[in-house]
Amino acid sequence: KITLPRDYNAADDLIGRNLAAGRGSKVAFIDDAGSYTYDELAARVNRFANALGALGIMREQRILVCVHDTIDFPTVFLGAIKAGVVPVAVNTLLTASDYEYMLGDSRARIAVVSAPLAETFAPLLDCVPTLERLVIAGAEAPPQAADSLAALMDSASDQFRTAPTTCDEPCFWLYSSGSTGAPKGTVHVHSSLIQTYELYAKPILGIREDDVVFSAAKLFFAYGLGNGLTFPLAAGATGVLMAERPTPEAAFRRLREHRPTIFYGVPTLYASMLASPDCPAKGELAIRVCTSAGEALPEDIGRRWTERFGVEILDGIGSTEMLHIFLSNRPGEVRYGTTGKAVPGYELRLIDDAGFVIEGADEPGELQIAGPTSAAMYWNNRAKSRDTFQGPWTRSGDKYSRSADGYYIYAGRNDDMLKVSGIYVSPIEVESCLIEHEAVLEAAVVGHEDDGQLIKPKAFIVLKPGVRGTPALAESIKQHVKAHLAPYKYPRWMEFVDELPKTATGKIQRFKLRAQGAG
Ligand code: 3SK
Repeated sequence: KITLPRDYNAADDLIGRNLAAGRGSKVAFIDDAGSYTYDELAARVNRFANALGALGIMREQRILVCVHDTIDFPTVFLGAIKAGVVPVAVNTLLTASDYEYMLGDSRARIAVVSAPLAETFAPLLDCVPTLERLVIAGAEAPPQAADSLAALMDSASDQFRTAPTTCDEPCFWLYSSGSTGAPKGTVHVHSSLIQTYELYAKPILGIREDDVVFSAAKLFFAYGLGNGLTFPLAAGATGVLMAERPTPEAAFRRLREHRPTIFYGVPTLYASMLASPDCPAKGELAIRVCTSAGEALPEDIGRRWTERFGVEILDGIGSTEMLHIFLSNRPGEVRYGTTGKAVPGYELRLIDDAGFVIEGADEPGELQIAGPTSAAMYWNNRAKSRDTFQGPWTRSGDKYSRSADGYYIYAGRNDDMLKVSGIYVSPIEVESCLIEHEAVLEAAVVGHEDDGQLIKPKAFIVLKPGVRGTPALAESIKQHVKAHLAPYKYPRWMEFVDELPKTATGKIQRFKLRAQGAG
């Protein structure tokens, strides 16, 4: 644990340490449009901080940030933090109704959104009373009723006096989803970003000033935010930003072109990269460290990657609530099929169903974490805050067992949540959407392993009387989900059944369907 001064601003630290170290002319970020030195980043951040003042946004107020991975993300995120304004960074893959909820819940006064998302956000100006303006990033000409980020910044000064924030005050939010209820605004304080670097990136990844880092996980995820923003800035390194979807081809292009030394991926991407005809030869790349998180990395993928590229993947787990990775494999000690050992600075414990701490080996229990980067609370949700943040301990909702020599092995979720490509999906949300289809009477959704042992949603459907289950109907139901929810949530498989297994009180027994689906 590092001790920070009480008067502390996370953005000021992440940028100021590089200017003080004489790295002003070093490249901080590279995106698809060009590269930006630390001096240029500092000026952009100051301009945005001033632009917020010109828009009348005050300290401690929130702004929503729905921005693709370009230089605009660090500009807006750090500019807000420097001004003491609280950025709420959200997933760029969601639907208008998801954003409507988050805007209402956070009472963000403005939303800064990437140009391709402007159409989704524009109607929200009329239906969210607290949303005053839309600011469009990366647009030549923003739509009517919206401002251009570039124009606002052009007319702002590049000098700004940092807001007098403290290390314990709210710095930014990320939204976290659960199996029931709305997403929860997870409030992080100023001291947390730098601690994820001190505890994980510096000692475990051994990140250095001469590293070039590339995260396929996007900056709006806690995993991507640390990988792609906090860590390179804290180390004085260079970050490569990629706005497009992380396909194998897109990732290989950056790996060839910019030759990053640290690559952060997720299991689905590693699997598809290994299967890609575009897979480069070992000597073409410069990677020396790879990480994986989001879901458990199948052993086979880890082994094949190491055989192919001669580099280990450090599988780890973090959470939106803990901000980054607290349990991880280490270089030279990787044991594929496990999530490694506790990251020093974090304390882990496993709790059995009766609430007792498990001392012995190989017994599964809920993983709980104590460490300095836990969120302060869920916004506006006292019940869930109290349930998750219990004194120094934060509940993960994940089940793990621990081997006699201290390696942790993933054993599933405490609830029915699935993780698809590293993003939580609530089965209840998908089921609610399925039953809105005219042919569907009842639905249940569970996680199912694909050929690469990665989890995707599978639906069990009871059709309305007289309706016949055909491949065409299955396709129409999938399209219905794709049209109403974020696209990664749609069921990849569909089984028509006569009835769903239920408890005496009518609760769906998803564990029975999981067993059935696996067979
Ligand atoms: O999904 C994870 O394992 C993770 C890792 C780092 C930060 C946040 C998350 C959710």
